[in-house]
Amino acid sequence: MTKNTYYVTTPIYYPTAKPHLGSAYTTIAADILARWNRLADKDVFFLTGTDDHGKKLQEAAEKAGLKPETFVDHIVPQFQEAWKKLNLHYDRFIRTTDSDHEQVVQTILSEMHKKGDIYEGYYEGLYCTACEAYYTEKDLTEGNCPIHKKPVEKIKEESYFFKLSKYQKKLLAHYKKNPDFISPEGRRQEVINRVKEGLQDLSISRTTFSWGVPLPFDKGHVAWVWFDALLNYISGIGYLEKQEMFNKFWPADVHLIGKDILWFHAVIWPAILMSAGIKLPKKIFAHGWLTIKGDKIGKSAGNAVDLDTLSAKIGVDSLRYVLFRETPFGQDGEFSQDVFIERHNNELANKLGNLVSRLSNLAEKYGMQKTKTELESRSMINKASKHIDGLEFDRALNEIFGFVDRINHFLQEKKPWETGDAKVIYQAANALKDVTILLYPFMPDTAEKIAKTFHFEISKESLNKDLGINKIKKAHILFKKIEITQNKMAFPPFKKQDEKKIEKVDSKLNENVGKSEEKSRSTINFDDFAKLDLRVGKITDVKEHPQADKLFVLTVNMGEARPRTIVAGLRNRYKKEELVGKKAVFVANLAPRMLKGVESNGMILAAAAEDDGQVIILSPERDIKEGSKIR
Ligand code: ME8
Repeated sequence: MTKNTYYVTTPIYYPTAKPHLGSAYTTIAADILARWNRLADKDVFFLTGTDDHGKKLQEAAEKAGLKPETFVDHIVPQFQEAWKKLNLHYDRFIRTTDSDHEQVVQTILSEMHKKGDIYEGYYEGLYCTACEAYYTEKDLTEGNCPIHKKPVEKIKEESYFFKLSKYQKKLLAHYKKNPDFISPEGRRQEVINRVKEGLQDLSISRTTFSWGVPLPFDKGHVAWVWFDALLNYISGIGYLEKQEMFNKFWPADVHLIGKDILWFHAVIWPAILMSAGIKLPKKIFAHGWLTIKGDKIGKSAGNAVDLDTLSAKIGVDSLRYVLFRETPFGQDGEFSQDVFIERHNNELANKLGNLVSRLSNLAEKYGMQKTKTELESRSMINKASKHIDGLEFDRALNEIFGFVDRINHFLQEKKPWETGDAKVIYQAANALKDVTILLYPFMPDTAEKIAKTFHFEISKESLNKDLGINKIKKAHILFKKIEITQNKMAFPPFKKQDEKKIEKVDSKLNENVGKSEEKSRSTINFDDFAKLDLRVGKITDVKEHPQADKLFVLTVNMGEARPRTIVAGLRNRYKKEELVGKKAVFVANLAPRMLKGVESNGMILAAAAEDDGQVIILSPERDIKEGSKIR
């Protein structure tokens, strides 16, 4: 008997800064699957949350001058708010600082220790705190962490080890017997090949910092953060405290993760479960990275796209749609403004939005009359359903939008606006019902609006039932076209050929700012001066501005949770290397300005030399902490 339940998880994210588009990507995918399976009348559990412990968190808290618990308590609600705004309906938001979770970690550690799978030792080797992972020399790329491309740390400390090596054969047997366990296929092969090379026992505790779950059998150690984190998948559904619920949902149907953390999920996690005598999840699906100009979007990469700006300007449903429309879910996908706007305007505003508006208008005017349909949707429903079940979201959307095209062609051909044929209107509306139900997991708000206009329910039954005849009122516009001039977003720069458009955007956005700059140049009073927030910042990275020969794009640390991007006209005078690592004075409260398509969040102060007009930046005369105020 197949269970009528569905359990989907996301990674639990490190709350070192507010969430970005990358973390949203996995969480939206999980929401799509959760909604889809709820539609299929399954009892669904969708788990997401945060990974509150570890060295990385402790360091981030120290940097912010806060205790780790205060720091995470400050950041975690920002995840919850962001997920709410994106319309993500999870069943639990777990934090590894939740007491039921910590108890599960300690219980599993005790059991594995008793069993002899955990033993005391000494770890001497490499560690990347950004990954929270151990590395060997051969894992490194040019001496750096292969993921973060930054130096790794040499650590030496007492540690407990998990006998991972003991599970090599069992793991390989499991992969062989369960070909769907790791997906997509290419990634599965990579894991199998690496496991075949052999597995070393794994250090699972740390002694040089304290922000973690203490080992129950040695309180001087805290659990390695990954050991702690992975267990969230069982504690989140009540492993110790809610046996009935746990038995109902475990094993998980799918752990959704990014490809960067596949090893932890496909090797370490199943080995821990084997050791603890717990069943293995059914599937681990590793998706690709969202990139900007080929670089992974992430908080540390400094190219994070601000989620709030994005969803406020574009609309949540468009964002949810376009993220999964373009790139196959398993592969890396470049996030580009051009593609986004094109799809929003062409597919959502023109094709779907116009269909809804035109059809509701016709139905209001001429009514609808039931008839046998020429717009058979069954094959589209079957194909799209199969694709969603198989996590091929792009293919599902392709099917669905192919059918939207068919409905539009049908109307174009029959011209009900000329004939007033209520049967034609009915057929198109009935077909739109099926499109809407399938689109619901991707665009829940939009689907609900359409369903309300045409009076049907979003449910599985509704797919198999003809649309009822009701009085219809013309729908409000679903998607406004995005004009490029309205488009003030923290987005990647435009392509070179769009120079004209950029100028237009810049000038439009800067219009208001410009006005206030026209104020007189005479003296100011102290209150005016006090409005300026001048601070010391450290330039941590310098890139050439892709559009302008004179400009650099600086990454500047001003002692805040996130570094800022500041555009500066220093390229004629300074080399990149001269600037990296330098401290200088910045205006911290200047309103963001678009400079040739890049949003600048502040300004560097520089003097123009009287003799040769050269630009010289103002640096503090001795070293001083970034973020220090200038008065
Ligand atoms: O790894 N594109 O947390 P994390 C796509 N705490 N997905 C991305 C992405 C991008 N550019 N950037 C991040 C951790 N992600 C651990 C997980 S689980 C037991 C512990 C997504 O905050 C992707 O799902 O670094 C990736 O796996 C996850 O965020 C990493 O989040």
